[in-house]
Amino acid sequence: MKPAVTYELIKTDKATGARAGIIHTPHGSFPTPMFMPVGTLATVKTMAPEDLKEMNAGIILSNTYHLWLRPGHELIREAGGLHKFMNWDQPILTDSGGFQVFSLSKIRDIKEEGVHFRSHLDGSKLFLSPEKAIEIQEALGSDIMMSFDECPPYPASREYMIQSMARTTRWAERGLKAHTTMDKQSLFGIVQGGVYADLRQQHAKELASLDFPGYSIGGLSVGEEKHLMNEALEATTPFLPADKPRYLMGVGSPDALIDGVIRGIDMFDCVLPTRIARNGTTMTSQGRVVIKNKIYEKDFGPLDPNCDCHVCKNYSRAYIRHLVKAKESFGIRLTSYHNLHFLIKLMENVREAIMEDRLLAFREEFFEQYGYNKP
Ligand code: PRF
Ligand code: ZN
Repeated sequence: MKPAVTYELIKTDKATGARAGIIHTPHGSFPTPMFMPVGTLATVKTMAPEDLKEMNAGIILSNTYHLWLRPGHELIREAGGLHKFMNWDQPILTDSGGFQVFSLSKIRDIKEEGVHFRSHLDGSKLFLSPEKAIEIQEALGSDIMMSFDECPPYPASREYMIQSMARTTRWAERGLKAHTTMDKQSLFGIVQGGVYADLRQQHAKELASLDFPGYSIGGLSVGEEKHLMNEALEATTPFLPADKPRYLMGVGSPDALIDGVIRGIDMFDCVLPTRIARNGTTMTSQGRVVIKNKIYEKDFGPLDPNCDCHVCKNYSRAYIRHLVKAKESFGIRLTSYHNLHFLIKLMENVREAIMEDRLLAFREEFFEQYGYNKP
């Protein structure tokens, strides 16, 4: 049977091998590389689905852990699934909950059968397993589901990584067995292995042999230096099947997106653009603009003169600064919109550069403008 989610390669960049493609899902197709806005609680904070469509967001991400706790996956099943519940008719990817348990719950106990932990909301005792993560994601009805995994902390010893990786593989196999909706939803495997190149390679091969319809790369952007993430990617992507999508989890800084695409990644997600937007930090073609800064008090020009988004066409830095300083919710709606548009547009530009075999030149120019090349 053909998987619910498939990858179509359109072109590779000659110098780097970076991929331009299309991912097909039961809720439509989207071009890659793609940045996915994060809608943890069935909303991309302050954004209406219409806004997301207007900025060409092809797919959004949501979270098993949060929706399970509140409002509950059975309620969302009753609503007709997450797409209907939140009025988003395009693709949705859900994370499995493992990572969120590790980052939100201080008290937890990892066992072979799953993870025992306490709710970050009311402290009640909970248990999440590979099977439960599938059950919840099937109730949510996301197009792309994630295997239940462990994202080990950084740094983690080689010994710890080896046993954690092996368990993540066993959990991935249990997820595959529990999955019943292959015609409507695809389950991705998650490659771990930390910054250990040989372990990354080994885990990529192990998961590739399980024949998932797509692969995620986890355990990165957890505090390691940038070059270590890039080296880990170089040790991973060559061992993943070329005809399946690849998703780098939790990465959203512009330089890491470009460097990830160069190393064969197709999809990214991160709370970064919306999180920094809520304290008034924006990403522009000339680098970060901290809008609360006094220098913008009487700046009646757009947030980013090179941006064609709805916000930059209609509102000034001075106005946005005023709103953010006054804690008006419209202010963070404007900064959130622009930041998401910026990363989605960046991926569109990267795709165009791949189509024209000029990705490295694009990278050079972008890094120069954004200020990454400054000492
Ligand atoms: N595993 C899962 N979700 C994640 C990660 C992971 O390792 C990361 C790591 N950056 C972000 N989100 N399941
Ligand atoms: Zn803009």
